Amino acid sequence: MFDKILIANRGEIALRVIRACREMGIRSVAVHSTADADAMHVRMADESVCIGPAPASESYLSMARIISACEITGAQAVHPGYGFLSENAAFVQALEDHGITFIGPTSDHIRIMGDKITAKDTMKALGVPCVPGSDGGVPDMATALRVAEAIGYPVIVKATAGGGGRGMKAAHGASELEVAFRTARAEAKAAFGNDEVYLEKYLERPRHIEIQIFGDGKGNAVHLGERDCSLQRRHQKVLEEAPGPVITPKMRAEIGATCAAAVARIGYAGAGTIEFLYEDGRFYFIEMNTRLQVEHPVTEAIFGVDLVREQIRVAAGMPMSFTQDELEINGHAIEVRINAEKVPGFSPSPGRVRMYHAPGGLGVRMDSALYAGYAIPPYYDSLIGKLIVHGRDRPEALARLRRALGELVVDGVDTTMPMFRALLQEPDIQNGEYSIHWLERWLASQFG
Ligand code: MV4
Repeated sequence: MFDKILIANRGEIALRVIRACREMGIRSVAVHSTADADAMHVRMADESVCIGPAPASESYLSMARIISACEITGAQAVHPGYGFLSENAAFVQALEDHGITFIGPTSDHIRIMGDKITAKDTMKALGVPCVPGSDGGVPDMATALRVAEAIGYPVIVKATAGGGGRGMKAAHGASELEVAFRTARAEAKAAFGNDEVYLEKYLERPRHIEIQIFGDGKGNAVHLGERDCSLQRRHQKVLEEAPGPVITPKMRAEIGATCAAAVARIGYAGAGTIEFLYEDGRFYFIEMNTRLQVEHPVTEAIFGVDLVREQIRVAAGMPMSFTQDELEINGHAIEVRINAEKVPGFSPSPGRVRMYHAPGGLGVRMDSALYAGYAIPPYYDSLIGKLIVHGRDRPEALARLRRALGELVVDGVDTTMPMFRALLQEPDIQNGEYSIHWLERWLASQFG
């Protein structure tokens, strides 16, 4: 096992990793920018290294500076958290070259899943159900029109280098497709320097259901059920829950086994998420994320496992500490993302936090790096906390969430808390009846 791990991240996820390290008797190293000198992750780690100025490109995204920090402190492994360098194959390669362990999958697996066409081809070959669409890339307009006729409108044009909603255009007929194809290509070229696009049948009212998988890198893998992350605004998740309100045990077992077998076959190491669109009882693969996700705590809550601990074990060459048979769902969990943003525009609201009070009690987990007097810097993501509740069933989790939101105090900056208080009054939310378009429609109806 490692003696010392460097956490190449900040905020709540850095604390999350430091906590796992501490429980495992592993020393932790925080890295930080000059803007984060007073950040909680710096205080909570055993050691810290300043790696550069405020812009992430010169600090949290600088491979050279992070590798230097490993050499200076003697850290044997790096946990990347989410975002920043967590899905950067070149970073994993560079760490390997320096004899430092990346806590996550191999650079090859990251590269395969980072290219959406290759990811889809790979998953299809492994028996994972995919959205009907083009076989690989669509090189020109004539091919696009032919493929669209074959699969039927509406269709969606997606960038292979995209993901998270960037470089996508839907089309309901041939003339719309001509525009969609051209703009998707141009946007992909500008955003990613890669204009390769592919075509899929456009699903009109799906849910976003993602399956948590975990592999030991030696050909063994398990699944930890699904999360329903359909409540999103501009491709940013707002609320996530597990299990999914409409997923039956039979469906879970089936898609879960398919996903676990697929990642076992490729020798996948560590935590991963296989994203699906779910409509009319069917799952359609869209993307795979090769990192620990923001919303992992809802899965931890219902399975009673520490996913970061498992990531560290597997990276150290140890087996996972559970088998599929030992994984059992207990109750229901919901996470809401507390952002320092002003609703309804969702403009960032950085600044000094005057008062902070975290909720507590049975079934409540608050993952946050906030403290009273802390100044939220304007340079990074606006996520300031995740409130996760766990109950014996969905109604109990909802009641607990309402209660915990009532206890949470964040004074001095605007947050998304008022939106959640309103959201929890909605019958559709109470009944779990929502698709990927529900939240944007609701926001428009509430705030015009
Ligand atoms: C789709 C789709 C409908 N049909 N693919 C958006 C982000 C990226 N992960 C995939 N996305 C979508 N792909 C087909 N074939 C609709 C979306 C989509 C979406 C997906 C998940 C959550 C929220 C969404 C919001 C708008 C569009």
